[in-house]
Amino acid sequence: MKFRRTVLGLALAATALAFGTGAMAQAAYKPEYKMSLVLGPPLPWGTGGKIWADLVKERTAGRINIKLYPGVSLIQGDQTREFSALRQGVIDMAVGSTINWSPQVKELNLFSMPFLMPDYAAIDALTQGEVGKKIFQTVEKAGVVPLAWGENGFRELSNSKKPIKSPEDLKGMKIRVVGSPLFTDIFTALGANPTQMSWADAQPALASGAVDGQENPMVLFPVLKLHNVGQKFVTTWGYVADPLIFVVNKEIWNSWTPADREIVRQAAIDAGKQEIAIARKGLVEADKPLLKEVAGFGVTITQLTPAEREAFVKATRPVYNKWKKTVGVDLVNAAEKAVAARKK
Ligand code: X2X
Repeated sequence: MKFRRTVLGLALAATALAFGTGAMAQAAYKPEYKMSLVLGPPLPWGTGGKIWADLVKERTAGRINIKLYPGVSLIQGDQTREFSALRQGVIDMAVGSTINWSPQVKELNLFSMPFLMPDYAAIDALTQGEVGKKIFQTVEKAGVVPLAWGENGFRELSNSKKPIKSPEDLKGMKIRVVGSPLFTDIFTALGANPTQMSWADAQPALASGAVDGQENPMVLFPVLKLHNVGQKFVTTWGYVADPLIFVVNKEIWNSWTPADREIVRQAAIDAGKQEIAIARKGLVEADKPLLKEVAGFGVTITQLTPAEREAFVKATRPVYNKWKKTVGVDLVNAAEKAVAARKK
C-alpha cells in the first residue's frame, strides 16, 4: 500500500513537472472565463463576484482572467438553468443562489425550508459547519466544484396593496416566486396566489401590476428602487435566506495547475467573507439603518411580533414537513440540531 502510494506520488509529481508549470498547461488556459451571476454589482452578490475575479486576476498575474455576466445573460435570464449550464460548460464559473440550483440539487432546498433559520447565527451554523460540508459534497457529486459560501440574504415580503401581518392578509394576493416548487407550496399554504417567474420577468411584472408582490432581501430596495415598481409595503418576517455558492465547472477546474486552483479557491473564500459582510450591512446593527433608508422612500415596514410570526410558522409547517422528506430527513435533522446549538 505504502509502496503503491509512493509510486503514484512519483507519477503525479512527474506529470506535474511535465505539464503543470510548462507551456502546455498554459496553452490550455482560456483567454477569458465566463462568470454567471443573477444580480451584478453594485448589489452585494455581484460585488462578491467582482472581488473574486479581481483577486484571481491579481494573484495569478493575469493568467486567469474572468468576465462577469450578470442577469444570467449566458442562459438568457433563465436562472433555474444555471446549474445545468455550469455542468455542461456553457458557464465556466458562477456565484449562484441555492434557490436557483435547487431544481437540480434537491438538498439545496434546505435553506428555503420556512423558518428553519431564525437569525444570521443560524445561517452561519449551517454553512460554516458540518451541514455546509455535506452540501458541498453533494454539489461536487452533482458535477460542479464548490469553493466558498456567500449570501444573498433574508428574504422579506413586499407588496403594492397593504401591510401584511397575518396569513389572512395574504389571501388571494398575487406573489411572484422563484424557481423552486417549495416556494409555490409555501405561498399556497398561506392563501396567496403564487406565480413562478425569473427575476428578469419579475421586475416588469411588478411595474405593470401583473403581480402584487415578491420576496427578496432588503438590500435590493435602494439599488433596484423596488418602491418605484409599486412595492410600498414590506413585512420583515425572515422566513428563509439564500446563501450563495462560489463554484467552477469541473473541466475548467481540472485544466488549471494545482497552484492556480489553490489561488482561485482562496480568492473565493476571501471574496465570500467580504461579500457576506456587505450583504448584512444595515441589518446587523441594532437600529437597522437599511430599514430606515427604505422607509424613507415612503415604504411602510411591518415588523412582526413573535406571536404574529408564529402564525406564519404554523401555517407553513405542513409544507416544512412535506419538504423535509424531499430534502432528506437526515440532512434536515442535522440542520435543526446545528441551529439549536448555535452560538448567538
Ligand atoms: O430571483 C430572485 O428572486 C433572486 C434574484 O433573489 C434569485 O436569483 C434567487
